[in-house]
Amino acid sequence: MLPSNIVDKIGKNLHLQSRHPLNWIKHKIQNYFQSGKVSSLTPFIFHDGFAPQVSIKDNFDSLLIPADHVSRSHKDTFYIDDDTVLRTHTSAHQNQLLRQGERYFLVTGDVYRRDTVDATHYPVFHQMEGVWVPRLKDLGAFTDPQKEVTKHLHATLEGLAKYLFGNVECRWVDCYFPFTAPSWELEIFFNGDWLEVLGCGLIEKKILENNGMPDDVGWAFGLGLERLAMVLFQIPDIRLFWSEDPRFLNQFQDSADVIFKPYSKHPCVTKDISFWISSDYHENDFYQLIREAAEDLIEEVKLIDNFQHPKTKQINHTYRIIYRSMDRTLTNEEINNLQEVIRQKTQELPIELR
Ligand code: FA5
Ligand code: MG
Repeated sequence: MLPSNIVDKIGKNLHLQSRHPLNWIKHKIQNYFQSGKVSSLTPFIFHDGFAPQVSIKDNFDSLLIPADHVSRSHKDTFYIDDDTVLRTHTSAHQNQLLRQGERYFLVTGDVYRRDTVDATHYPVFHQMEGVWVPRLKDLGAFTDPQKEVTKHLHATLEGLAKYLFGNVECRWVDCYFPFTAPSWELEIFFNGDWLEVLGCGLIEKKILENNGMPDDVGWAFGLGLERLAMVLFQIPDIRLFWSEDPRFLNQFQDSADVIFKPYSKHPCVTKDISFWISSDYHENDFYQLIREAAEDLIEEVKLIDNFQHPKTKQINHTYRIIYRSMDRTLTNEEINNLQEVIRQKTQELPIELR
């Protein structure tokens, strides 16, 4: 069964709400791809309305994600039934569109994951998938298609970063996805740290073969819309995208050229919790449990101590939970109550409270 804090988000489609920062940034990116800077060959097609309930085949199998891959686990993915999940990425739509013969497209949608709790991670967020598979004849006869497409991929995404941010510090990091090879992540320097904003690579040959394009070479990327919007508008906390507070939404009414002015930050309340874990304990279960209990009053959960008892070999985790509301001051009483609810709920986990 899906948790209530997740069910509540399905159908909100923030990227479709006009004047929402995610809608602004989506349009900016679409404009960039429409501008002819990326591909003068064939215009990109934009898909914004695919439902987030997808088959396991589309979300994992067709993307060559191995049966034992961690991302398939119930600890990472929200399952609806044995065949259906809430998509964990917009890559879930790659195969169907390629199969229909589409070669240049962007897919935007809400995606769902159990994940860590901090200012740049949220269990529901928005991704945009980009795919570019040129007709070989358009690449030119005597070129090395792999090299050409790689060059085009890097130029396209660096161009996008420049288009959105002007001069911003970027770096490429080699990485791995089962559906692209080689693969990279792009990071942007933001608020004193490197922030991962997208993953990309050359589409696995097998995927193109499976979809009737055996001789082609193409690229794909998947970017986090919140992450880019955080950089563009200087939004410090990912929870703000879900805020209905006019002090947030009104700042984006007139244009996309705004720097977010944080309204006064309310004080935080910090609580620690400590427990012995057993071998089938998984941190994401604890994070999801806190999300369900406290919803958007949670700013961050940090593992602050991890030690093994020298004799019993049992492992102890201590987490610091930082509670803060985006729009009001929390009372000690309500946080004490919440902390108690969380302590109670942890009885469902394979842990022993201290
Ligand atoms: C993917 O989801 C791949 N499907 C991307 C891809 C597509 C690679 C096509 C190659 C080809 P990843 O799990 O790294 O990759 O997520 C992509 C982006 O989503 C991240 O770079 C980040 O910007 C964003 N993201 C990931 N997890 C979260 C989260 N919990 N909250 C907010 N944004 C997130
Ligand atoms: Mg990643």
